[in-house]
Amino acid sequence: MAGKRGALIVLEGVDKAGKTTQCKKLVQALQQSGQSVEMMRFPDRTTIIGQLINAYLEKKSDLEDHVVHLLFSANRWEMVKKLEQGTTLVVDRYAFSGAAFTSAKPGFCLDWCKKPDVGLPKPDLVMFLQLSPAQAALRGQFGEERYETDDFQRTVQQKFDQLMKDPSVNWQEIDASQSIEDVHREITTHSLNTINIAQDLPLGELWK
Ligand code: NYM
Repeated sequence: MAGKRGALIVLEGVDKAGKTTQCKKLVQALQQSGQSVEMMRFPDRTTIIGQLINAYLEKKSDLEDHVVHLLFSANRWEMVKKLEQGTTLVVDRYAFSGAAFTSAKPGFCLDWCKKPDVGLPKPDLVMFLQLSPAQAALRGQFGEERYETDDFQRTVQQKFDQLMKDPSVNWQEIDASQSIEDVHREITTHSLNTINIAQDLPLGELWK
């Protein structure tokens, strides 16, 4: 029916929780059920801003911490048109990763870190893939990128815990230690419910 909108669905979690695998499976399942759906990920490394972020993450360049935080946020703002288009979007990381990762650095508070993303399209659902550091360790070594150390990820998890206390966001915690198929089933059920509800509601503004 004309005028109905798609849902904005976000998957968050610490590194190795399985977000990308689950985003891809969810997009496939929703497409098979006849939904118009696309996947998006942040950082989107294909844009000019994304290339600056990519070089930083791969340790090929050094950027001042505030600068890189604002670039991550700008990388979301440059996608706003797409976010507002009306198809259901499944998004691999969003402003929550932005706030959690920067505020895990010394000298940054969560409140400052959230500010640049205030007013972005608000997700209808944020599923947080919960995985303990011990379980994450069983999934193998971290890669070579910035932030991929046990200590840093532990602090990031604490920041996510703080963000999840915010009742203005529709958080759903998912036990990511289950099998890929079980996690997928749970995520698909939540997403279908959200798509149904969101089509009759206006898109909100994040943290406003
Ligand atoms: N990251 C991601 C941030 O520090 N801030 C952000 O706003 C976003 C979206 O980038 N370790 C970090 C988290 C990851 C890294 O993400 C790259 P991915 O999903 O591995 O490409």
